[in-house]
Amino acid sequence: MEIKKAEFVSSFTAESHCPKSGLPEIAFIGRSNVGKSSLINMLTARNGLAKVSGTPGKTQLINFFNINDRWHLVDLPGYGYAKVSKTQQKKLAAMIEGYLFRRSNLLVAFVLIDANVPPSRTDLDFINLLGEHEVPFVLAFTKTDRQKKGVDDSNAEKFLEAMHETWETLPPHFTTSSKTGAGREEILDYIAGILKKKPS
Ligand SMILES: Nc1nc2c(ncn2[C@@H]2O[C@H](COP(=O)(O)OP(=O)(O)OP(=O)(O)O)[C@@H](O)[C@H]2O)c(=O)[nH]1
Ligand SMILES: [Mg+2]
Repeated sequence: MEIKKAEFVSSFTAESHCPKSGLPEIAFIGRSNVGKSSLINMLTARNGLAKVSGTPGKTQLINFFNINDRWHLVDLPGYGYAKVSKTQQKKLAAMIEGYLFRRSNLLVAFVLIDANVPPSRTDLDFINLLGEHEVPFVLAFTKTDRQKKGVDDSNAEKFLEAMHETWETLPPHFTTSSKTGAGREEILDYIAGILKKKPS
């Protein structure tokens, strides 16, 4: 897919406030600092479209981007960031879940997993929650440019193995780096494929 247009639409505090345009939506979600905003900039080839930060917890709203006037890309706040207050964590969880569990035009959620860390309970629990609510999702392992050969390159495999304990079939998964552009073509082809299946 060629990205001819990628424009920020607006930010929203709740699913009920999100656009009612009916355009299909593809969401990006993951632990805080996993690289969601960076991946969005890499995919759209627009640096600075989504705000990137070295400090976790940058994205605190539901951010909508118009892609090619054909679909909405949705950048969701990160989950599992311990340094925000309990009250704020609850608010963010309600925002994320309110969107993911209710959004009827959500085609698929990309769940981002840091390829440099061993499987985490937080990520596995989040994925199980998506399963319980029948939210369609795929996985994208991030920051693969940082991997040390032979040390970290099995984290993705270990994550999939851990998922196998509760999941009979595994979702499609992508390995990405916002630095090198790895995974860009694969993800854009995948999105083009699912958009084709849905009549506009
Ligand atoms: N080496 C490397 N660093 C990355 C990559 N993607 C993101 N980063 C860095 O990781 C940090 C967090 O990136 P963001 O894209 O802001 O992460 P996020 O998931 O949107 O974070 P929040 O919105 O705060 O939850 C930044 O310092 C990025 O430069 C990558 O592919 N490779
Ligand atoms: Mg972000």
